[in-house]
Amino acid sequence: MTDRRKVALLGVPIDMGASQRGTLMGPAALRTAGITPVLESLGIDVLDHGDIALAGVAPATDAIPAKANNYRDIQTWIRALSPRAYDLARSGAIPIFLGGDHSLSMGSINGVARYWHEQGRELFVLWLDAHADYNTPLTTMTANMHGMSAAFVCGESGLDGLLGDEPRASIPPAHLDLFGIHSIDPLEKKLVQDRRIAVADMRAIDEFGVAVLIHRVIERVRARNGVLHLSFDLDVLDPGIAPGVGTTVPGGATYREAHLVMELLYDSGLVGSVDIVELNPFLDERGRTARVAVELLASLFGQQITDRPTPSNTLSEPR
Ligand code: 4U7
Ligand code: MN
Ligand code: MN
Ligand code: MN
Repeated sequence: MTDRRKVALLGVPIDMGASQRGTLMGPAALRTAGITPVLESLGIDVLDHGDIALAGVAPATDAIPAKANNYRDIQTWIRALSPRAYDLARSGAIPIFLGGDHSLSMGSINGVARYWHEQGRELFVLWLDAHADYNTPLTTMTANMHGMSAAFVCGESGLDGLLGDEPRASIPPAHLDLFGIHSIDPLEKKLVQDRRIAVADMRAIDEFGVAVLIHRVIERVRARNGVLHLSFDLDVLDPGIAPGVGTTVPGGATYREAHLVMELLYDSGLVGSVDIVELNPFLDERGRTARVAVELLASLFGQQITDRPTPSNTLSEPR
């Protein structure tokens, strides 16, 4: 069982999966924005494991797929990360993987899925993102691997040798929820539709609101006594509140919508692990995006709207 009061942080400073360099500074910026003290102020026991080390990963010899940029580099990260993610999940804490670009989810989710499957629990994944990340080397228009991670997690073929000897633990496409999507490529869209993946796109959010749609996700997990992994790509947020990402798309989630998602997820008690990805401090404006990310994590771990620091209450009480 997961202890909701224990969090394990692991930095994964990878940026070779994205088109723009700079997400490798993401873990440092999240720490600078106060991720540890903010979670501690909520009564959580935080253990920061630092950034993952790549030393000791045996060189891979599988064929490099066409249309997968920086495949070897990313493979090294993923093969180091998956066993670490497995160990952190087994420790009973809630692991938070600090990215880093979104290709890291191929390793984090593989590791936590392997752990939960051994426990006889089903893992569900909530993919909060402007993008579907459901490309494979056969469908991609860019060859950037951060656009392929959801497909990999669902067992799509095309990157079959990526994990080497590390066992692959895929989830069925029926256990994936794409949420907040407002950019998808033509072949990617076809694959998402063929697999009948649940998509709450921005239009659905406008029509029904995030509460109805998140409750639907929560009920599905609860009905199967599952565990939920949150893969949170900061580019789901509107660029007006989160400019510090490489692939901004206009028309993203508002500050209030994003907070409500986090609050509802906290109430559900189902979240067992988290990725927070795509923060690019090189593109950020005075730390705004890093700060919003930490604030949202606080809501995910129980901070109530009435307890949030405001300009007036922070003056007297440093947090
Ligand atoms: B992210 C894209 F073509 N679909 O495949 C691609 F638009 O992790 C973008 O969600 C992928 O930021 C974005 O390269 C990946 C592109
Ligand atoms: Mn994205
Ligand atoms: Mn993404
Ligand atoms: Mn991106």
